[in-house]
Amino acid sequence: MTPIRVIGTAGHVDHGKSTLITALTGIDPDRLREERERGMTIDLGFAWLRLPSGGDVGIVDVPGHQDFIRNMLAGIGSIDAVLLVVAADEGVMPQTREHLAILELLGIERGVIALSKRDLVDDEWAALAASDVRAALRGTPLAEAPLVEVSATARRGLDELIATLERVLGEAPRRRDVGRARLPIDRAFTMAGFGTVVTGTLLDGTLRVGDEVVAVPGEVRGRIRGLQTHRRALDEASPGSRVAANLSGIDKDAVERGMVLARPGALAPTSVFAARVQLLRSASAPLAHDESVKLHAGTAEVTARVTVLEGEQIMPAGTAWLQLRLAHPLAIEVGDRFVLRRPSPSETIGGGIVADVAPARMRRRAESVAILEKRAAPSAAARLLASLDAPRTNDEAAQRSGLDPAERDNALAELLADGRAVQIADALVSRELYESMAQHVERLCAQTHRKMPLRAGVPREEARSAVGLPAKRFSALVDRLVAEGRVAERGSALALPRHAPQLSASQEEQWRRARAALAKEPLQPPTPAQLAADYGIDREIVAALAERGDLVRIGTEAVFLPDAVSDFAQRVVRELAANGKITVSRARDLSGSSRKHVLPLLQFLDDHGLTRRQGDDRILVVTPAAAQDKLASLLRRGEKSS
Ligand SMILES: Nc1nc2c(ncn2[C@@H]2O[C@H](COP(=O)(O)OP(=O)(O)O)[C@@H](O)[C@H]2O)c(=O)[nH]1
Ligand SMILES: [Mg+2]
Repeated sequence: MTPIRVIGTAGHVDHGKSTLITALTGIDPDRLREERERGMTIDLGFAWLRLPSGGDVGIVDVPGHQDFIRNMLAGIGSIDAVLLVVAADEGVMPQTREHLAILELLGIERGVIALSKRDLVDDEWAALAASDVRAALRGTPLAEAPLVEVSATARRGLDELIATLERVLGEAPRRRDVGRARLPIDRAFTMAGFGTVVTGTLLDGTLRVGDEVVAVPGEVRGRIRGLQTHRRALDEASPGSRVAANLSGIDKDAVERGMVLARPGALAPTSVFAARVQLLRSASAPLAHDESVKLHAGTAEVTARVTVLEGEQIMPAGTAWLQLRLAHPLAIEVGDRFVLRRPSPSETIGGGIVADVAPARMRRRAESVAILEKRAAPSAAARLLASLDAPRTNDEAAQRSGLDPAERDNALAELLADGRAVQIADALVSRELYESMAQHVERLCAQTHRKMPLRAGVPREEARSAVGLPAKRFSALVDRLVAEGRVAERGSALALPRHAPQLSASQEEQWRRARAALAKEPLQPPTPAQLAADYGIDREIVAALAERGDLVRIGTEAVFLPDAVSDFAQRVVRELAANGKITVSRARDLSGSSRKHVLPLLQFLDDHGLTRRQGDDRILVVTPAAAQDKLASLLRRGEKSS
């Protein structure tokens, strides 16, 4: 199926836009009584056209009068192409130019020019009018747009106009579908027997009957009870189509033009955003810092106050980075276009593309501009990278950088391949951020080693909360740091790989004396309490000695010299190799130890997978040779492996 396209009219008042739409479609877009009485379009009108190829085109007819530019702006934002109408008898007029400027600011670069009311002028006049139009288009994206001479009243040139529109629309790119539907509401009304209905041009995704929706900004949730495009009921509306949505659960008074219908949670309204603003050459005065202007984005209009981030003002035809603070929040997204106007004298002064919707107030400094320049970089990869100044999931990064899924995936592959981005569990971070987190962990380790040389390192949880990552991401960060040899895991602590717990000279002396006492009767060693009381070897020093491999802690209440453990284990293993089993009392007799010490020692062998209990006996679970190897490596590495 050919996609549904939407065109919008543009041009000065009374140039025949609405009459032309009626002639093309049979639908009079001037639906309000006041419009019919005054013979003038005031608000947006809607119609549709079936193309010879079978495709449907939705039409948004806009008012040309300068008093109703705000309504024109609410309708023109999301069209595929423009039908710019210029009356042959009058030629280019002020709103022809203003609409052209608005089209350019909104990025609408495709269209057809209808030179209307051709019946009123002769060939020579028509040629003059056409060259007048070409001159006005020069330097704009519509400079090469086809021009068709038409007369709505005489029904001349209409077939050619339709064929030309069809050709131009055929060249328009597919509508973006990022799976996050947005319906900027241009009308909200109630229909007898149905309730609340909103209409708009659907962006970025599909809506289905039954979907839960919310009008943003706002909290009220409802459901889509019915959907229509061009008066035909549908189950699903696709991006780029004109949509009327019948809502249940949302009162008519809770929705209005300017809100955006979306799925709950999909859009966050913002009251501050940053953008590079282009001021029109025609602007009557510079745009000054702290000036108040009207901002038009999507179907919304809101008063905005300007923070000029570079310099004091923007001169006509100039550009600068601004932050705009809105009088009330709007559902706008990075990549959205907007137009700025001054209320009196009423004029369009410029516009731009939203680069950042972070609510933080930016300083008027070069750094702010540098950050924004990156966020608005021409390459998708650079924009994505700029959004990775905090850990973000793929989706979050794409949303922040305004990329669609395909652009995002390509950019991501590029960034990961050349190392500019790093994956940390479910999140991505820039290499810069990764480096700063890595250095943070290294610094914490170094500080702890310096302050507490006896300690194995920084408790993992302490490091995690200092770096400020959730558990899963922190684990992934640590795994990477360990793999890169920058950090080592020591039990539940993190350390620099070269760190070994250090005893002071006097502690070493205390240890020498304690060691001698331990060596006297290796399998009847003093308790930790005695070691502390008699030799000053407290828990912390014991932990450091264990870490170093000078002591083996078994259970909570016993410490042994590694040689003692080894000696005991050798005897047990030899006995097991010879007899296949050993009892506690046999082990006690063999080692000349006491039951109190033999029990934990045997448990230690069980815990490390050398032996297993069987009734009152222990048996070997590995070969004697394997048991020897295991023992050697266990005791060589101290307690690290326990
Ligand atoms: N002679 C002639 N008059 C036209 C033609 N198209 C529109 N008009 C007249 O021009 C006036 C303004 O038309 P309208 O469609 O309301 O202009 P809009 O403001 O651009 O929508 C009306 O009186 C129309 O009847 C045309 O092709 N030939
Ligand atoms: Mg009209």
